[in-house]
Amino acid sequence: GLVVTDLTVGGMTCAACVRRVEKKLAKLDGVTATVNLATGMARVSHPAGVAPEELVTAVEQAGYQAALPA
Ligand code: 9UX
Repeated sequence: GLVVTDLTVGGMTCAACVRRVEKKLAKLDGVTATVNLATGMARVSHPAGVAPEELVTAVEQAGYQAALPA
């Protein structure tokens, strides 16, 4: 089933950054994401089989910082 994970995303300074992060996450099977520039957060819907750490890695590969909130 699908689960929702929130990530903190750092390094975004414009709306194009937001789209880059959303598109990068959407390349993972079954993943959709909404990124909020103002809060620096991503809300990610993903299959339970996709580990949150994989989401963090994808965002980092897009050139931004990511972490699971404390
Ligand atoms: Mo605009 Mo966001 O150049 O990196 S895409 S700041």
